[in-house]
Amino acid sequence: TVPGELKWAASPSEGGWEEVSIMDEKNIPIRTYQVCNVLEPNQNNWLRTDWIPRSGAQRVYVEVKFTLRDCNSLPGVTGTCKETFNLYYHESNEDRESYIKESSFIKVDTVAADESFTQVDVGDRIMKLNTEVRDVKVTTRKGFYLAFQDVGACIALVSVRVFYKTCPLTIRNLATFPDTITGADTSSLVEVRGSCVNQSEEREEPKMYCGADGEWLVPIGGCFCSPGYEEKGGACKACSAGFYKAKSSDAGCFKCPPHSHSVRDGATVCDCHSGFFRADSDPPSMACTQPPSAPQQLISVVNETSVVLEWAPPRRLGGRSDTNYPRMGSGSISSSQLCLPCGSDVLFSPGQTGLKTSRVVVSELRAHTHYTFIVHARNGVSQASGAGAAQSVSVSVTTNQAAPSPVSSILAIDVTRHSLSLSWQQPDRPNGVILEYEVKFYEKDQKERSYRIMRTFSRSVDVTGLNPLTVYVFHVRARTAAGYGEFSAPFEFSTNSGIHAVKFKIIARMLSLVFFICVLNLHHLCLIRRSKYSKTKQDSEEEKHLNPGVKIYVDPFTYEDPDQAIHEFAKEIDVSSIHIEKVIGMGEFGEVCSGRLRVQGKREIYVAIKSLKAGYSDKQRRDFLSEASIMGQFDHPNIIRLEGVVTRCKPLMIITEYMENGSLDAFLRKHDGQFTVIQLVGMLRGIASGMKYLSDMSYVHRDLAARNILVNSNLVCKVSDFGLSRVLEDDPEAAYTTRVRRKIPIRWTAPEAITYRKFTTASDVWSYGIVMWEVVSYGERPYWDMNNQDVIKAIEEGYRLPAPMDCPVVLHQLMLDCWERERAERPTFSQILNMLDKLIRNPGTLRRTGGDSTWVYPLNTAWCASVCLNIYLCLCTRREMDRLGIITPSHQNILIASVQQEVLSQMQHMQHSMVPV
Ligand code: ACK
Repeated sequence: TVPGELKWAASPSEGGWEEVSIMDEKNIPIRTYQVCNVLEPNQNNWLRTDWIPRSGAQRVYVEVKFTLRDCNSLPGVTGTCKETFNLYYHESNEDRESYIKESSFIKVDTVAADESFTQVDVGDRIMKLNTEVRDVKVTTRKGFYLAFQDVGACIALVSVRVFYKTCPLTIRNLATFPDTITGADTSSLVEVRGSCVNQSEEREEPKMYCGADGEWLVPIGGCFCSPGYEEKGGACKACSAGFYKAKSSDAGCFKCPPHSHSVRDGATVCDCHSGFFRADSDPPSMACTQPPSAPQQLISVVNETSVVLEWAPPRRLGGRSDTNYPRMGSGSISSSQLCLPCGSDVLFSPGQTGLKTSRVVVSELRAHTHYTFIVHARNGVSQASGAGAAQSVSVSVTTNQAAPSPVSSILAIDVTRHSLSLSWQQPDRPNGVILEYEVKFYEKDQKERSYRIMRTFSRSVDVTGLNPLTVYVFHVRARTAAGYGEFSAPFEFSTNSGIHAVKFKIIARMLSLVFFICVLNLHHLCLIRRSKYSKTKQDSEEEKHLNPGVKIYVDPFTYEDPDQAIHEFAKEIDVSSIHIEKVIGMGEFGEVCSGRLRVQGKREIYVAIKSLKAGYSDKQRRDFLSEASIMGQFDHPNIIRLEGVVTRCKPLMIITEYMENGSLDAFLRKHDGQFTVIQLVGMLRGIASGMKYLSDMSYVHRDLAARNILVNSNLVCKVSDFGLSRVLEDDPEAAYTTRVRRKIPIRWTAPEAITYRKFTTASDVWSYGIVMWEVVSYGERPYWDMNNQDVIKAIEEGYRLPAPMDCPVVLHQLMLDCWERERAERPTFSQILNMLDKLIRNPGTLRRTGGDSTWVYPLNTAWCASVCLNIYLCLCTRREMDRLGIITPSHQNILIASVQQEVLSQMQHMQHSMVPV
């Protein structure tokens, strides 16, 4: 777009890059830089752009549009003609550097054309424009220069566009995330904290990650609209008149409840209409209410010194259900005009305040006394409304005469061998003048079969003619004009040879207490011993059924409520203790990230974080969390350890230990041929140990494969991937078998599991044999490029994978044992583990490879013939092919070819399974 010259620095200034104006396809003049010194050797023409400010970017993209002549189309050119140019950059704070040494430029890439053209005929517009984009990290200076080095091509640079990527400003979960420049590396994530939109409050710290390609990832937390506001189109809008919202939440505004209104926008609560009220404890969602009217039809029935009061509920309850009768009763002596409150000795049943029923019995009143009872009806808004007397009703009664209450205590004043002197207090409520006391007593041993009665006007009596050293029981009652009251409780005293009866009684009581405690302890001891015994017995009985000492895996799908299973087996982690660092892969439910976890009181650890992507169904949630419910039940060094789950906020996450080297298959492919046999057997031992643990817990994995084994920095292998649904449906390796309409990872699965879904520990053992093969062949694909149907057929016909290159014979034999057709004949994981331990202890046994076993895997000739019509069929790995220099056009691992004699003998030398067809 520069109207004049760009004047980029060219070196050499003449005869190299030149600025030329041409017409583009729309006949608009554009500036280009051209160079075309294809006939002269040793070209080194540089073109440097002006300084480009970095503007905060850390990785910039350079899009170059150019045309390039096909060397063949240039008449008379020799080997000097090139069809590429080089792109360089140089970081600098200086925006006017006049001369920069070529050696200080760093090469970005050599750029070649996708399209070159053979004829220059701009008049007819046969110009083939190439567009190439390269990216480069620029982090050290304020800006940079780009340079184009031509080494003898015929090029025209038509446009150079330099840009960087941002994650655009966005609003998620009511939080605004600013336009954010992506990180410096292609895998880096920039953590961005969002800020709540206007009129919203933080529900949980809003966070998102800006990925290198300008996409926002893993939204966490968010905001809720403040009280009085609701979410509309990603913003918080005020509730309109007649509506309200009391709390910050993700709910919308609510209509004002009955008898209330809001006149202004943004109400957090609706005001009550006049005459209506709201109690302090009433939620804003409750209708406004009124106090109750007075109770009705209060009646009283007097029975001696008790009064029964009954009434009917108020006619109007005011729209509430909490009407009660909070306070009632006052009383006065009839001769006085002054009312006094009832004493605390008056009993109200069921109570004096807060009555829910409309009946109360008042007892222990004084005899011959005038009482007024007031019954108030109250509800939650009585106080707010200020309503009082209007809500009460009263009745006046006079109690009748009544017998005195019982004597409450008797004391022995003097004790001799034949007499007791007793004394007592007047009853609490004599209910009149006491005319007499009656004393009833008997020998304790005799019970009440024979007793004696004495009467006295005073509050003491001398009881004589008693037997020595004998315990007597005494009861005393009072009499008024209304008759006898009730006898007192029994009081025991003993005649003695001078020991004070009370003392005797105390000592006797203490002795009996000591005795009682001893008996109790003995009894308790017996109980403990008995229960221990019975527990042992019960335990042993239970254990008989449950395989002693072995924990059994519990299928989380047996829980009606999946959340119960997850909380039983997995720890809830607070999302604020997780720090996500980068995305490391895609799981079936969403991204898998790595990060750090800091739990209070523990040191920070690296973790892997699987998240459940938004918009999931209930089933997906259940399936996602089932993996954690399963994993959480395991505790073994060769099983991936669950750190916990995040279920209380979104996205849901499963946090596991971090395995630095990722999955085993990719790891082995990356380090092809770099481990000793002992190291490989060590990995296999770890996997077998993990699988033995799972089989002891009666867990069948169903998808044991190297891709589901994770490797840490110490080469420890751990079994992972316990998602149930995925096992049969979502594994990338799963494929339909013809007979069974369910997805199964065919190459790893035992025949009985493929044909009739018989998944057992023995079918896991078959898969383990395949994993052994994957490990020893450094991540080769089992059965190479054969299709699933051919694999099934071959296995049926008795074909088994041959020993990979350099595979110890014992290991291959163990694989073959795992692939026994009869599952009962396969080894158990315990036997596999023993075998591997033996091999590790005697590494000499691992030395023999290939062995003398030529032609050990006879292929069914008919099957082979149907597959190929060539002379030999050989299965070998890609590495072996490379070693033999065999190139098959399709790059297949199965060499179906007529191999030449010398290759054949080399292959025989390698002891390969080869079958003449
Ligand atoms: O082969 P990878 O690097 O290892 O890519 C996959 C990806 O996430 C999707 O599953 C990796 N991955 C899963 N769990 C973990 C873990 N606990 N530690 C490290 N990487 C993991 C896996």
